[in-house]
Amino acid sequence: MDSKILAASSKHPKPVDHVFQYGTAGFRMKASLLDSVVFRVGLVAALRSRKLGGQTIGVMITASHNPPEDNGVKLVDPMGEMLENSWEAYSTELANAKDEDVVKVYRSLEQKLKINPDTASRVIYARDTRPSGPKLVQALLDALHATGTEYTDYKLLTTPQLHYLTRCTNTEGTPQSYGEVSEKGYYEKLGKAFKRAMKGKKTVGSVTVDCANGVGGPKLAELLKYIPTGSDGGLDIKIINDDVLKAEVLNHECGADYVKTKQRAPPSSKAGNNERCCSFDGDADRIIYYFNDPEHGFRLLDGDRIATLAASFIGDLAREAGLASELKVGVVQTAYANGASTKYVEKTLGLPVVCTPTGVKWLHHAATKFDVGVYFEANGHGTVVFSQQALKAFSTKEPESPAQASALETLRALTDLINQTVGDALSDMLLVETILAHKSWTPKEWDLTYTDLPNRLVRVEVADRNIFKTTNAERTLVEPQGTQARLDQLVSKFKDGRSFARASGTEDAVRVYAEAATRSEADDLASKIAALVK
Ligand code: 16G
Ligand code: ZN
Repeated sequence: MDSKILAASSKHPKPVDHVFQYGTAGFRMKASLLDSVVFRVGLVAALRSRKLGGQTIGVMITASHNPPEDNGVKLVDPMGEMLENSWEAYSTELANAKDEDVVKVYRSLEQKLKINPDTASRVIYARDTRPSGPKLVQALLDALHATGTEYTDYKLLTTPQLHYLTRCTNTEGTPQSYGEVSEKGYYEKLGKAFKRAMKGKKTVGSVTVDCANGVGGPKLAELLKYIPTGSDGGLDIKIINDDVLKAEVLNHECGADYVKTKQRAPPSSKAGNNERCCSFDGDADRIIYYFNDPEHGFRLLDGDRIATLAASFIGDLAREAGLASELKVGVVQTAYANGASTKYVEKTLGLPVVCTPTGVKWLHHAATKFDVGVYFEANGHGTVVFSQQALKAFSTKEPESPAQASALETLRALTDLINQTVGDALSDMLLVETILAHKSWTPKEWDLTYTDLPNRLVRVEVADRNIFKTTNAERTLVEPQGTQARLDQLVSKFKDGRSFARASGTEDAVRVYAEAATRSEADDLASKIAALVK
């Protein structure tokens, strides 16, 4: 195998002087720099699979909401979760090995981790619509061939579809089977669950879906073949920004990240006042809702809103099903969650909230501590996870009334409708649409559940972001010494003031978040904290 790896590696030389890091979203950068990284990620996938006794590992090639010339690669663990933390460091180590040391580092990892090289290794992979994808797939394939890894190429998929298929592959034929191992199986599962969850209800009005000109466009079109639309009840969907042939339009003036950061609808949207809209990102693992309110202008219904909507609906269902005392329902957020949403969950819904550092893996992990764990980042990435105990209760509890039976049936349908492996724009959209249909809500009613505190996010360029060290789920700075005390002092002067500063995990900058009672105070506080950390 050594000579095979060496020969294959020579086709994918590492750019000199470039330092790579497996970050919160895997490796991500200009696609032109990524060839050696993808090859080596293929090697890591083989090792990881062998370490886990031949379970299948997923490899996704995507750069999500980033520009078309970027690309990225990340690994998916057997149950569809993000790669285990310690393996991020091994990936980084192999990605940065000198060309002549690749085999040495590969073998040293094998030894250190006590991996039997004779165990089978299995990988499934897919990519988004970026033009650089096929060439990077070739680099991955070279690694899979060199390591004798069995593989399946799923071609174009959304990131959450690959997570789903990874879990299905590893649970096939077991009592924990997560679904049929095919893209079609994914649509069928969601389609059936949606019909069961909707119970013949219809949403109020249409929903305009902005697919960011990414892989979510064709996949949504496919999904619609499996769900009731238009005249036969169900959903009335208008798809926009679904051009995947022109590479340069991907995520350009559209998509969830554009809408969230610019706080405006994509210019291409023709939706009228009070019409529900949502935007996916480039690989369809994030979703943001919004609408134009004739009185108040653009209204964003972000990840916090989706979390609160889901928590309120599922919390009610658990009560109606007579399971409230048995099952722990909770919400997981990051420090970026609007303070008003946290208060709403704790005070109005009466549910516990846990705060974790930024990055899906932290939220997901914390959510699994609940029986029903709802987690969302404000940017629109999130889902709901159900414990084994919750699944068992939903399927075995004997209903004592028709209302209980109905609530249990809806809960069972939701466990199939929700992609429990990772945030999934397609699945999350069906979830939101189901809840709005049940409540007969327009986006206006949804928006009125609570009022966001005005907030401001600022990106601050600093000499060295690594000197900023935090604790308390990124809400408290421990270094540089004394900074937190000065920050607290500034915050104390603002009504409803809250602020924190943390080093970005994806960019060379510090991010400052501030909220306060009014727009101008939030702006003022943010700029004062930005000046403090600069
Ligand atoms: C990554 C994370 C995303 C997070 C963002 C924060 C995953 C899959 N992605 O994109 O959830 O919001 O980083 O970026 O975990 P930042 O550290 O630059 O603020
Ligand atoms: Zn994404």
